[in-house]
Amino acid sequence: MERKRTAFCPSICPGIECEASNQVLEFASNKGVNTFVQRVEGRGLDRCQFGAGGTCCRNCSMGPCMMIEGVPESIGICGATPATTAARNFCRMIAAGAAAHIDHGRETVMGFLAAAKGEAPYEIKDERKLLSTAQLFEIKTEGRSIKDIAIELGEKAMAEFGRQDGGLHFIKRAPVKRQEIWKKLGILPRGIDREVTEMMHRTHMGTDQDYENLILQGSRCALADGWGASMISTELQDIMFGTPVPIRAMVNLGVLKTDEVNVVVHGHEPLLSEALAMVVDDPEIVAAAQAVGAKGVNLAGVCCTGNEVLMRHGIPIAGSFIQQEIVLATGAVEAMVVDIQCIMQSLPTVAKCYHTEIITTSPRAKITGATHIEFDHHNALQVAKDIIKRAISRYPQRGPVHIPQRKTEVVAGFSHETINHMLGGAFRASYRPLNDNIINGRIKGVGAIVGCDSARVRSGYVHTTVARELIANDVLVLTTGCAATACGREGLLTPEAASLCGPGLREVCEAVGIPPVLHMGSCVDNSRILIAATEIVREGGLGDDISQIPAVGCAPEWMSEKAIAIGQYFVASGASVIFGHTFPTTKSQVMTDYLFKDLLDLYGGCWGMENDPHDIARWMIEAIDKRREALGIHKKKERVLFDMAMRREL
Ligand code: SF4
Ligand code: MSK
Repeated sequence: MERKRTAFCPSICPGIECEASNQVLEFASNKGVNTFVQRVEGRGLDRCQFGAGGTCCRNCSMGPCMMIEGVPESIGICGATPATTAARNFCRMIAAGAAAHIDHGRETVMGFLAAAKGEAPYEIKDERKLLSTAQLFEIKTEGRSIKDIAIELGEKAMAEFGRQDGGLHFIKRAPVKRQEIWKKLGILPRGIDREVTEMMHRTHMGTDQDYENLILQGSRCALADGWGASMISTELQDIMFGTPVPIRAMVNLGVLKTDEVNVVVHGHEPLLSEALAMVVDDPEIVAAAQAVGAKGVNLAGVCCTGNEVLMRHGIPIAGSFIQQEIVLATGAVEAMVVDIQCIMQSLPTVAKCYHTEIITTSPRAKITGATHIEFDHHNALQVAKDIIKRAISRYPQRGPVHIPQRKTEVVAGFSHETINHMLGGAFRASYRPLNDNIINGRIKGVGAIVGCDSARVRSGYVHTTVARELIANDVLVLTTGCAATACGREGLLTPEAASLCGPGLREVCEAVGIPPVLHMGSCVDNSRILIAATEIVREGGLGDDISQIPAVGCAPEWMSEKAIAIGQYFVASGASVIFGHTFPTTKSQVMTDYLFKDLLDLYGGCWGMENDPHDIARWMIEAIDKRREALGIHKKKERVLFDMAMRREL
């Protein structure tokens, strides 16, 4: 396909599949502003093959040791083999990714406890979820106040992090068969922090040197993330801020406003962004904005904080990870407020070319050149107001802006509870209709497209190509993170996208009125996908474990270590997962074969990697077909046309 030439050379920098972003990049480049495009062009995409393929060890000062598999003398000075080295590096990625979610989870619990005690301005919005979660944590609810129950839940959730043994409460949600597999393999997480610590210890020089044993701990560490910290984040955030329900909103650079003060939230934890959402329409704030000639304050999101406030409030998303500098380069942002994870260090440099202030808010994530205003959930509203007032004070300094007109409508807010209600109806919420449609073949299966976007690929193109191909083949897509934003930009998160589906999926989407690509939230909300998969199992008819249901995942543009942790907890939960464009163990065939083939026997799910989005989609569809065949539901049944009664039933 012929692509429009932009401010960069597509043969060096793959760029981004977004006309609006390309317009702004052109504008920025003419102004001499450097973004990821110039950095990619400056250093190219070539990289050290030892590092990229996992066979460079720098875990002690005798190294770094670079190794070539198959060359007997090409091992570490300590004797470490390429497979051991690739496994250690892979496991350290899992530990780092899990640690990011774990720290997020801990912060969420601290905010939750403060809210429960009345020391923070948040409420208990979803009492139903509070009670069901309390039950899982074996908390007595009868005759007790919501406040008491919430405090005990917060304390018990906090104890999960420091627990040394006895298992995590949310593990009990997994299918029984899956729990038995974890028990048999000895990988039931004992406590959240413990698994990360042990992973770092085992990968220390001279400790665990058996790649299979290392990956077992990698799985335990990843499970402590998915079924531990990430699930705690999602559930407690839902209880505090509300469980998402379908909501219409807008996505892309065009959500920025020319006549309002634009404040962009970026990062991951919703504690601050919720506080900003609470005060943005405060009369005091509106008056302050009007005093400098603006109509008001426009709050927009970037990355996963953006997804959090999109899911719950319909606050628009200005951009994904790869668009963060482009959002600034519109010249229309008064302040970008960041907390943790996926924040480019280049932001203050880009911001200096405009009137924009970058405000860091977490003591765990400071950036030279940014203003630091520490967020404290006890004083959340005051901090939020102070930040917005600083943004307002910048508005008079705004220069020429370049806000592309492009923005796309999305329907987001598909928590697993929403899917339950939408498909099963308000009075008999269940996954039965979904399971029945999978069994009768109208829906071939479920494909998760999650994770980051990246400067290494034509950003957005890979996600949306995989999504289009899956839905055209009747695969219902669940999406989170920056993948969801990319799908949103391309109009795939609307019910109208049903026209792009195969006939079976189209019938279902049109009957229920849902998009074929369901936005389930942020990175930590991948735990919602674990629960959705578990509910499919529980509903019956599709096997008794996640490894049997026709479901598969991908992260085609992955970039962060968190993606590796997420991938490993899906694989260890029985779902196969394919990554795109690169994989961090490829220089050890032994290790790669272990992850791509042998894990299938252990967990019922394994890893894969393909470059081309069509190959990624093909791999996923084949994996789904294999599971359909194993379940005996692969034979094409005669299509039944829906009459009105059947639609009502659905
Ligand atoms: Fe080299 Fe072994 Fe040290 Fe790694 S731990 S840097 S392989 S000597
Ligand atoms: S923000 S981890 S780039 S999804 Fe969660 Fe996006 Fe990936 Fe960051």
